[in-house]
Amino acid sequence: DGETDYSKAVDYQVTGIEPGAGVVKASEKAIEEYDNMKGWEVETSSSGAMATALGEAIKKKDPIVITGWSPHWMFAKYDLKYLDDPKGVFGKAETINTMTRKGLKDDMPNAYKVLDNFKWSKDDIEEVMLDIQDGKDPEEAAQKWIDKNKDTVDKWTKGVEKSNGEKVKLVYVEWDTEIASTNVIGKVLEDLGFKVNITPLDNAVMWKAVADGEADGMVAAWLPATHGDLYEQYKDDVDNLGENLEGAKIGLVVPKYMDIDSIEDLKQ
Ligand code: PBE
Repeated sequence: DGETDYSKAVDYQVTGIEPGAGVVKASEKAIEEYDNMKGWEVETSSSGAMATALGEAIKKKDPIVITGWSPHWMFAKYDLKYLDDPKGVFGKAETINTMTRKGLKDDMPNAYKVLDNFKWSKDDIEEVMLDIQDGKDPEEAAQKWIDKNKDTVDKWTKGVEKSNGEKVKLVYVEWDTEIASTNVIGKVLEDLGFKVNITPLDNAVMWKAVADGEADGMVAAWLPATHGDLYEQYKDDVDNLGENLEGAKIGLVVPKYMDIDSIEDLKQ
């Protein structure tokens, strides 16, 4: 149990990201469920602003509590830890899943097949995320990974016929994970001759766009917990193509120099 009253030091604020993110909603739920977090608030902003705040806090060795997730480059760059969540508010292991609009399978079976085959590892996505974090343009980082991982890409595109410029519209949210994955799968489709448009949206709008058929698909569905509410809402109107990544996680994250281990260690 920590001695320091970090709660006061961080002004009872979780440094959050976009208001529509599942990890923000889960953090708000944690505040409701953990009595010791009474009076806390999640300060929403953007993933970029949160990363900046984290970097600044670490430079000064200040305490900070953020809405974190893995895979993420921040775990490679900084010494961080998840706070234990004995009440299980943040769920357990999450997967990232691919969803397409109803009808894509018939309209564009080859694009559908690539999206269906798309599956990679934490190491893969982290490599792309780190390159982007180091300043590489997302498209370039995606191309670099593709060039280095021909065998994996060949598995995704096996038996797929080239396209004469059919339009594929992918939607995503500007989270580091999703910037990486969407750029990679977008480039793979482009290399097959598709005309790919990738559009960043708010999380709920992204789900709705696929459900309404305005977008062809997305590779950004975090399940079962993080986007569980959106999946419940839209599951009859989308095709769930299953996992594209295993071993994801969300939770409250702090620098390791903070001497607490659990959400329950945050002083009231
Ligand atoms: N995230 C990254 C998202 C899912 C992907 C954890 C910020 C969210 O909380 O909804």
